[in-house]
Amino acid sequence: AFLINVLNHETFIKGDCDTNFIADHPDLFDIAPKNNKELKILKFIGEKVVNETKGIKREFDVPTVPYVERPLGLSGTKQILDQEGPAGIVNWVKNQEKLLLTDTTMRDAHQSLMATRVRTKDMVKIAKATSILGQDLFSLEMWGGATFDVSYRFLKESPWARLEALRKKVPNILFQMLLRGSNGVGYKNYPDNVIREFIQESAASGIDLFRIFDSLNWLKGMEVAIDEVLKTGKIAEACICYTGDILDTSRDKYSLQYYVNMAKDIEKTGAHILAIKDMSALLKPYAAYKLIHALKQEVSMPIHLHTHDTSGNGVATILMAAEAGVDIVDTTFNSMSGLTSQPALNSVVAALENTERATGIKLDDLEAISTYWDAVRPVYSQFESGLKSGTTEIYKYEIPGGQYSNLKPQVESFGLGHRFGDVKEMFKQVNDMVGDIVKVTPSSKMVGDLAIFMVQNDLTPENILEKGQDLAYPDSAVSYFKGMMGQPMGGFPPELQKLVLKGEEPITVRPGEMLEPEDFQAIQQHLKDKHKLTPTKQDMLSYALYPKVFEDYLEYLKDYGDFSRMGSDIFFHGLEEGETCEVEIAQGKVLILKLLHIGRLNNTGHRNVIFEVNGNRREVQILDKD
Ligand code: 3PY
Ligand code: ZN
Repeated sequence: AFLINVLNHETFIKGDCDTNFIADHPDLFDIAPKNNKELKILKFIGEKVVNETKGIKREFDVPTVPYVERPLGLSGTKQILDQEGPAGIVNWVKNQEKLLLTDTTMRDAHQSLMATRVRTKDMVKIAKATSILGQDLFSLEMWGGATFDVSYRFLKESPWARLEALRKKVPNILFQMLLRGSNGVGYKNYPDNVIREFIQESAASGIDLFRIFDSLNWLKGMEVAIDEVLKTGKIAEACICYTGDILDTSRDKYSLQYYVNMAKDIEKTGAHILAIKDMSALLKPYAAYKLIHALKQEVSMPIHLHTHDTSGNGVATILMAAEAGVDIVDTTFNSMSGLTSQPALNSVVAALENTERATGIKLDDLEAISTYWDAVRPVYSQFESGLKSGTTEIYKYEIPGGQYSNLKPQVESFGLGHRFGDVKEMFKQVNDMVGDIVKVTPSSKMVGDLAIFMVQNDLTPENILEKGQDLAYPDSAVSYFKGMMGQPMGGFPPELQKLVLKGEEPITVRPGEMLEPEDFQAIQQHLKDKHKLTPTKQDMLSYALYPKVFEDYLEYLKDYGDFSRMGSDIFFHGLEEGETCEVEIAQGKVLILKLLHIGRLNNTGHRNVIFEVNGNRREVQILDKD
């Protein structure tokens, strides 16, 4: 490596080196990375190029951030909440003739399109422009759902830091999160004190509106969360998850009356806003009209509609809901819309111009933000499902947006890629077998897990009671039949429940009533002892929700470092030979990195990866895992 330094040295190349050449140039010995931070970054990129990309990288456009000055006295829905409380917001919403819009780009859109992988850095870059150009938006859904887990698990960044960083840049628009009732931002029921503390901390860190649902539409599963949000002074938005088809009179389990009754029950809880959560894009346009029209007559809470565009009917559903008087709808900037994501924001704005429900938002302003996301998206293309067009098969299978785009890789990971069609069919059959239930995280995951399991073991709804006697069922199915996800409408099919539980007694009460409160002091001590961390409330909550994921994240930071400041094209794709980039390693501290060469495989199975860092040669040895 020293020789390479000599050969590459400018003075040597020019041929004017004398006997003092080596003594005069101590940098010739600069081979090993200078410090730990530098070493960690070079190792990270080295790993990436040796074992993932092989140094091949396509070119990405640099996303353009529109330049906008923050106007004096910029104010929006956030100021209404801060000054007048949730009742003030409810009043204000009710007085609007225009259709109010939520943008979901930073949560559901990327959760549904690209496996939740969008990094904080890409959000923060466009946050100021969004707060100004999108100042008339009702809210930004930017937290919760799967984003919490994925941040730690795959992006190795803190979801709390994301919330706080965005809050600083967006002082004027309501921040909205998705909370899975007693399942928090996880996949299982948590003790009540975890849910309560989590809500308090989320509110203190920047969340204004909590959208709360229960995966079986079991109101009891939402009660603790609603109660706690009411205490924070923030907005409690409780959901009815939509399933089935109210236009199809041959299916009467989830009828219009069912939804009206549930809405009335929700109103009694004191929640401020009613959400219709159409997670699987099943709400057809005319059904939307019928549903919203009926609900508007039966309840006085503002109504917020959430849908997906999987069928291609999303904008039509929104317009019909607007016609029936819906107050707020979820959409996402056009370049992040469509398919399993939300319907297109810009298109809805355009469609309503010069009508009674015109949004008052300027299309050109939205376009600038949409263009930014359009340039960001290719960096994440490896996480996209490849779905090219809307599909009406979703009406048959009833698979939620995010799960629909993830199901194929999940099925492939079981070696069942060739039986993807069978798994989808089985998803439907399992739903019927368990009694036609609401399917949304985590109940939808249970149906998916059980469908894969049945295909794997050649089970059918007809033969399962006999052939499935001695099998151990997926954890999610055991948890469901035990009552740990709550109670489905109409109860559990008793024989199937017995088969899965194998003698274990199911519960019929709220799981939270049975779970011991989390011992936060013990968590504090554990994190101190094991990780030398003086944990914040946020750390303790993250551990309570996802102990292993959070500890793995802490280990990762120790072993590799914090790459949250690194650009996403480098984070996901490394560098190609000859490419130079800037990596911010701390606030305002930048390394200029160039990947010079990926070396040949040596006899220990390693490759030397050679960089230039701020003009000095550096070299790291990386094990080639192929
Ligand atoms: C989630 O729970 O993450 C969802 O998006 C459900 O629709
Ligand atoms: Zn959704």
